[in-house]
Amino acid sequence: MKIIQKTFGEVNNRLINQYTMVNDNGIEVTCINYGCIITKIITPDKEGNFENIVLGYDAINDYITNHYYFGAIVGRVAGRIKGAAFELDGETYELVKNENNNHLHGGMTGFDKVIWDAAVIENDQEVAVKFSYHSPDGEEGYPGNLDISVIYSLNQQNELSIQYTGHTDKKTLLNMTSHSYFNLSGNFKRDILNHALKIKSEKYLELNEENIPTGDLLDVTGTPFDFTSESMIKTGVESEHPHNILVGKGYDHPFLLQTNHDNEIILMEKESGRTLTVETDEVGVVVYSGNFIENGGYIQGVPSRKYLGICLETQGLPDAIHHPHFPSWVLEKGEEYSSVTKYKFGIMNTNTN
Ligand code: G6D
Repeated sequence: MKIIQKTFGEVNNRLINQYTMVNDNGIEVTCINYGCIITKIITPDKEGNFENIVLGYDAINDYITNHYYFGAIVGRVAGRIKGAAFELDGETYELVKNENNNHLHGGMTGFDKVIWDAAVIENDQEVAVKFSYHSPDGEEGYPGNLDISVIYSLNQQNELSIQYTGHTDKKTLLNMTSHSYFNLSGNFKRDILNHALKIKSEKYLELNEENIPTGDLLDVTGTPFDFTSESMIKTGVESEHPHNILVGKGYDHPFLLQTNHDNEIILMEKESGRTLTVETDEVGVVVYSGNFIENGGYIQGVPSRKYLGICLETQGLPDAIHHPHFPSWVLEKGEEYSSVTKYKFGIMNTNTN
């Protein structure tokens, strides 16, 4: 195990550092302390070719101007909050409106766009980077002085674990996620349309025309949202189902997980043989198939285009503050917010077709 540090760039005259965690199998996870962005994850394909499997950039300015949240930690609240406002204990809070009349992914300067303190942790079984940030009362409109940490740790079993914690001095909202776009082909040789996905979920959330949950949980059976057995991402991209068309042809939907820490989300690509297994203690996962990635420009030398990566954003259900029947992501003073999601990088079992 080792961790290599180097300077990645500068933001507002503050150095941005890069941390590359490497295990004894050659798996590499690289991240920076701007937005806790994961810039690269290097894993082998079935032939032993070590290649990058997440969308990212090599220069800090691309991340500053990028509106895709590549690899970033998203918060205070992932997803959309309708009307950019909510009420807590009779008081109404107005959030920054950064998507029409709504609030998306923590606002204009969410956790993806701030500089975090970083500390390195290493031993012979794992290497880790602990990022910390103090979000002052009123930041992007949210109440409460909030202290949060995010720990990325890589172990010898090819698992990347993300542990989130948070404490507040006043009741507030907190629902963080990691926004990596995975592409298992390796160095984005192919898009993700022929990636197969399996999710232990029988319900997905209906969205309105602003991609905000209506509050209805719909049965996946007989729809392009049924991933209870593996299904190709192109199923939703090519489908005429109104819910796939609504989000720009594809997926941008929250799924309610039936179980936790039980191989609940598995992404596979037969051509490379790579697999990604995601386990979490969160109630849901937003599957976003990169429908809004625009043409024009390059992503690490590859022409930018839609469907170049898929996000598996484990989190609470979006806009829960406006849906009392959704699990709450209100954080009380004195309470600890704690969440963990684990990503296991593997190779398909070759003796099964
Ligand atoms: C679009 O609707 C999608 C979001 O889910 C995604 O996180 C964002 O692009 C990057 O707004």
